[in-house]
Amino acid sequence: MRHPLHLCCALALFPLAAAAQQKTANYDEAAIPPYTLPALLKTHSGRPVQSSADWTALRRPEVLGLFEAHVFGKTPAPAVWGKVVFETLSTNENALGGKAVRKVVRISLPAHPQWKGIEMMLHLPKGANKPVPCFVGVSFGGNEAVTPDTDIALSTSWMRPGKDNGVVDNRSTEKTRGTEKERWQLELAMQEGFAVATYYYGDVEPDRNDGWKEGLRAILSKDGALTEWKDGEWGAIGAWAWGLSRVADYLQTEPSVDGKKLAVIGHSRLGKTSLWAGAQDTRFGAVISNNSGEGGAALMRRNIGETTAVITKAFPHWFTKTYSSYANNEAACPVDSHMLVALAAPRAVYIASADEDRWADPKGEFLAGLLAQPVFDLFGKKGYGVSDQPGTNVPVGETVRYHLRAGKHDVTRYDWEQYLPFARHTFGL
Ligand code: GTR
Repeated sequence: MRHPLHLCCALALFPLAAAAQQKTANYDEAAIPPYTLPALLKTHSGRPVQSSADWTALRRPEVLGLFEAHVFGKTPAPAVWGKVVFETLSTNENALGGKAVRKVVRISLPAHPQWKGIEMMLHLPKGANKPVPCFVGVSFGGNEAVTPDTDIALSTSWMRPGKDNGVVDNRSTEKTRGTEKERWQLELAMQEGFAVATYYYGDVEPDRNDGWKEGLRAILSKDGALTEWKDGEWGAIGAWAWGLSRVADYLQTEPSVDGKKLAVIGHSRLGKTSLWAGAQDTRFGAVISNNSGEGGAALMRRNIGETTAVITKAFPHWFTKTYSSYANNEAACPVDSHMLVALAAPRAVYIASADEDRWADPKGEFLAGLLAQPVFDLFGKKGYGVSDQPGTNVPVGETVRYHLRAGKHDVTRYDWEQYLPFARHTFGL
């Protein structure tokens, strides 16, 4: 067994290594080697994809299969996890100073009692007279970090310590309360008539290389004594995305929510997660990727900022094993991120970047939406309407939308001010 001190030092040191890598990465467009993207509108057998029916019946399943086999791994079939049950743990009729009703619901699997389940937190706008649309997201911190209210139980799940996140000995403390409240603009969402459902990603799997051993992936694996993941088997991003779909399951049963109007949202590694959840689960009518970067919306072949080599070394557990083989070998990968964005079609996608977030390659994020457009065209859905990346704080597009926010890698009120009308428009409200 590894000495606990060893693990704790490794975690504390990691951010320094990451910061150094961010400084020495390539940020020069001229230094990007020439690349060719895999074809979007041609099937494995070489047949051109000419209609929305061709895309849906032929090419979409192929592209989804490629992402399963080469990037995120395959999510197990429903028979593997079995029945999903929901238990309301608490209700507060006067959350957010009386602006919301807040429910905490445990989502668990009776066939797998070793897994303690997801503690989903749902904020509903107070006084809504009909079922409301809902944002569905996954958070870096426990429920207590997301809400400014202080009456919510502290998460007991494993947590990664971070700068000012109040995590001590890998557990939440009182200091964690509200640390993510700026990222989750709950009051603004309530004001606009949207519900917001969130869950802490560590409820599904602790975010560290060996976190799967304590998470759902080990519990659902065929072999309890699993020691190594095989090519094509799911990674942590797949497991976190699975959690988003189980929240969507719950929302189909929640009378206050319109289960047909769900927007999946995530930031950074959890933006990669929302893209993958949206690709697999078409109940998400809108897919929002906030600063998702490498392994998310950014084109892997651009080799700017974070690269495949860096991400698969630092976070191998996020992806299926095969993905690491594309480190310094991106050309061999049969997909790129424009194909991940295309998997959302004809549903709506919002890709957001930040101008100081060079590590995530804002231009590469923009290009993925632009290059996915031929698939949206098959459905008559409008995209950016421009081919050059717009300036700072100038959102563009319709079904495929984009903005480059001023500032750092983060989710801010500005971002939510764009996502709310986008979701409203998407859902015809
Ligand atoms: C970074 C990682 C990025 C991004 C980010 C985050 O360390 O290199 O791919 O996902 O973490 O999730 O905040």
